[in-house]
Amino acid sequence: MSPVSRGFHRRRQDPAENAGRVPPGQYVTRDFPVLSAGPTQHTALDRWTFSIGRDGQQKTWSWAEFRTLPVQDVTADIHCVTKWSKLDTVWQGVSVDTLLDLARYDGPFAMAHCDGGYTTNLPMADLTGGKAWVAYSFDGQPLAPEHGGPARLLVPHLYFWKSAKWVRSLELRDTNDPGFWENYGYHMYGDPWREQRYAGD
Ligand SMILES: Nc1nc2c(c(=O)[nH]1)N[C@H]1C(S)=C(S)[C@@H](COP(=O)(O)O)O[C@H]1N2
Ligand SMILES: [Mo]
Repeated sequence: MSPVSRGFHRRRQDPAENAGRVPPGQYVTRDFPVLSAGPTQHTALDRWTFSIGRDGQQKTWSWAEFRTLPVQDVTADIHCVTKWSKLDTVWQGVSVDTLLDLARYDGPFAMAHCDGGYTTNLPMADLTGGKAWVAYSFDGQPLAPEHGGPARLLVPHLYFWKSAKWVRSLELRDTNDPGFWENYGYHMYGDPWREQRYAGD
């Protein structure tokens, strides 16, 4: 007899079943591909901090402090601009809303900064209202380094390049400046449902 999980996954793979869940031009995969513009980062937890700031001022949490913050379970579909989508991914992390309440900085735009130098820009409206997390667990396990552990941004409603791996800070800004891939011609916003892959889409 086949295990229940197998039937579940096969049903999810059925294109008809997934109708309405998969944005235009995407295909569903059960794999979790690794896409990194540079080497996997390995920051020791006792040296890891997370900050939210503006104009040179910031609120900073150590790993131990960060782990005392309220954790949320998130199940979401994710969509990479290279055309894979992965349905029902399961994460745990701290809502950006929670972090902003504590940090008390504001601004219409944010730049996410990561170990290794990767950056990506997002409107604050897309990081608030229960739409974004700093996630440290995937599938019930600590987030693996190649997927951005110890912690990554999770912004599932935008293309996955906005979900910055090894994220260490959110810098609030008045201006919407391009991050790493945006500087190479990727779309400034990146809505998968409108296929905003490249500038001009
Ligand atoms: N720091 C950092 N974050 C990153 C990237 C990167 O190269 N560096 N790649 C982005 C891209 S293009 C994608 S599709 C996802 C891939 O995440 P994964 O490797 O966990 O699948 O991470 C995003 N976040
Ligand atoms: Mo990507």
